[in-house]
Formats: sequence, structure tokens, C-alpha cells
Amino acid sequence: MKRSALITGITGQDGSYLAEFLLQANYRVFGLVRRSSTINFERIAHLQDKVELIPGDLLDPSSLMAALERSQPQEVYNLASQSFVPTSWSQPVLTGEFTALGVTRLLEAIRVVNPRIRFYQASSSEMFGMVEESPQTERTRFYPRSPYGIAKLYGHWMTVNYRESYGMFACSGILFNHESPRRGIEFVTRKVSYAVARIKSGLQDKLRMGNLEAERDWGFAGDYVRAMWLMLQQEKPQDYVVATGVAHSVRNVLEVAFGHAGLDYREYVEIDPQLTRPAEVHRLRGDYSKARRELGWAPQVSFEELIGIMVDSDLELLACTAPRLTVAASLP
Ligand code: NDP
Ligand code: GDR
Repeated sequence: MKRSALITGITGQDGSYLAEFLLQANYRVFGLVRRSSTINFERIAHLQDKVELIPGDLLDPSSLMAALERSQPQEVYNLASQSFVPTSWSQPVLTGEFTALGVTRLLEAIRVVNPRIRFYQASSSEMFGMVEESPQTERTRFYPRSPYGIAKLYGHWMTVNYRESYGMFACSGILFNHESPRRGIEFVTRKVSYAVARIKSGLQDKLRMGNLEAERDWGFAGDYVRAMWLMLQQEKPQDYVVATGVAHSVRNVLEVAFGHAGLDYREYVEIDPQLTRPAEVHRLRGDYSKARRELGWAPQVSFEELIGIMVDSDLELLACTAPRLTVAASLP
């Protein structure tokens, strides 16, 4: 019998890599997708005849129960959330509904339908916020600095609580920033790689940025979904930090990305105070020793390789879409 997994957030960056990974491991893969007026299956277009999509929303408990009944999964990966930190200040209540209470709705649905299902929760290094020690481990105290970080912290503790209250196999992966060519265009690495490709192609001449001194521990999304799966294959449910152990500044991202295309970022970047955050997380760096020791996990792609891959991918994307845009522009 094939094992089954249900992924919420399958249309997102991580959902698409996790679906690929699980299909390769011979799982039957189900994905929860919410209704929208335009289809946004771009990241999973290549998997559409391989994954089974189920309509549902983290806001709607009965749709979650129905999705569990239909997919009968052994494993559930909860990747769905409002994941862009700045939006959490402009839409704090909605962020709480999706990113915090959404976790409880899903845990409750699992408890009622089949409490033996193994559950993965996408927790975040944003929970560390104003860090109290560096690097951060599973034992570092949390101090979130945004409505997003606070919502994630609630989801994190609910996961721990369902494990302790009901004996459920519920794990929380505390993942540091991870990127890829499939990253949303609003996140800093992709914003930069896409801008570099546009500047190189003569489509743009300036790039407006926020705080260049912020530091993050950036890894490759394809590496990180492997850690999610490994957590659910252990004997005991536990929480793990997943990171590279190396921090870089946003300025480093600019240097490497522009440099990769033979450009000097200082000629193109302008600081826009409106892009700075009401409360910033200045510096994050993770210690993934526990994941290495217990899961046998380690990152495979370096920061420089990652940024290079993203710039190359966006250059290719523009090379493919430019002729189509030209054709569209010449239509009567
Ligand atoms: P994305 O923003 O790329 O994807 C988010 C997904 O959630 C999308 O599929 C989106 O669907 C879905 N979604 C949002 N709201 C709902 C809802 N109400 N009901 C159902 N689905 C919903 O995020 P990533 O792939 O980058 O991240 C995956 C998870 O990991 C997120 O929870 C994120 O907060 C967390 N995380 C991410 C890190 C990173 O660096 N990428 C680091 C640490 C944690 P739609 O396509 O319809 O919008
Ligand atoms: P983050 O990612 O908030 O860490 O959350 P993001 O890429 O948005 O920001 C990283 C850092 O870059 C600084 N920055 C800018 N950020 C954006 N988006 N745009 C800019 O122009 C800009 N200029 C500077 C930010 O201030 C910040 O310090 C991501 C998300 O994927 C979360 O869902 C996830 O939980 C965390 O990573 C871990």
C-alpha cells in the first residue's frame, strides 16, 4: 500500500518542493487548495497529473475534516499561512486567523478524524525575533517582533500542546529563511534576483530596498523539505531547528546577486524608508546540531550557489517571457 500525505500550502514555494520530494519517495500526494478567482498553480503545474488537489481553507474547519476523510493520510504537512512579514502589520487579524488559529483548526480536525496521523507544523525562526543568544537552538527563548512571529509562536505551542495533551505525533520544524527560484517575488532574495535580471535585460534601472544591514541565515528550500519529512519518520515526535549555521546581510545578497551578473549594486540601489519595518529582526543564525545528530540532515547548497541559481533562473525566465511579451504588445 502506498503511503499518503496531505500538504496544506501546496501551491507555495515549500509545498511544491515537498510534493516533488514525496512523489519521488512513492507517496500518494494530496494538496489542499483554496478557492481564488484566478488559478495560481504555477509552482505545481508540472505535477498536476501526479498530485490530487482538494478544495479547502484553513479558515473553514469542515473543509479540513473533509480533506482528511478523503485523503486518509498517514502524514499531514501544515505549510499554509500568511507568510509575508510586512503584511502581518497591515493585516494582523487575518494573519492570526490563518497563521495561528489555522493550526488549531487543523490539529482539531486531525484529533477528531484520526489522531494517529503524523503532523508537521511549519514554525519559523521569526519566533526568536529579538534574539537572546546566537546561534539559536531549540532551547533559545522566543521574543517575536511581528504579528507574523507572534502568530507562528501560537501555532508552535499548540503543536507542542497537542503532543503533550493527546499524545499525538506532532512536530514543529523551526526553519530559518529558505529560498529558491520559486520564492515569492516580494521576499528579499527573489526581489533582488528578479531585479538583477531585469536590470541586466535593460527593463529596469533602479531597485528600492529597505534595511540592508539585517542578517539572515539563508538556505535552499529543496534541502529544507527533506528535513520536514525526516522529522515525521522518527520514533518520537520532537521539534528541530533547520538552518545552515551561517548568516549574511541583505547587503551581501546585493553584492553576490549583482556581482553574479557582472554589475555593481551601488549603482542601482536606493534606500526607501517606507520599506523598513516597524520592528525589525536584526540578526538570525541557527544551530542545526540536533537535526544533524538525530535526523542525519545537513544543508547541501551554499549561500553563494543559491543566489547564483536564483539570478540565472530569473535571467532565463525573462529570456523566455520577453519574446512572448513582444508578441503580445504587437497584437492589434
Ligand atoms: P508561501 O507564501 O510560498 O506559501 C503559502 C501557502 O499557504 C500558499 O500555498 C497559500 O495558498 C497557502 N495559504 C495561505 N492562506 C491559506 C488558507 N487560509 N487556506 C489554505 N491555504 C492557504 O510560503 P512558503 O512556501 O515560503 O512557506 C511555507 C510555510 O513555512 C509557511 O507557513 C511559512 O510561514 C513557513 N516558513 C517559511 C520559511 C521560508 O523561509 N520560506 C521559513 C520558516 C517558516 P495560495 O497559493 O492560495 O496563496
Ligand atoms: P523574512 O524575509 O521577513 O525574514 O521572513 P524577507 O525576505 O521578507 O526579509 C528578510 C530581511 O530583508 C530585509 N529587507 C527587505 N525585505 C523585503 N522583503 N524587501 C525589501 O525591499 C527589503 N529590504 C531589506 C527585511 O527587513 C528583513 O530583515 C521570511 C518569510 O519566509 C517568513 O514566512 C519566514 O518565517 C521567515 O523568512 C523565516
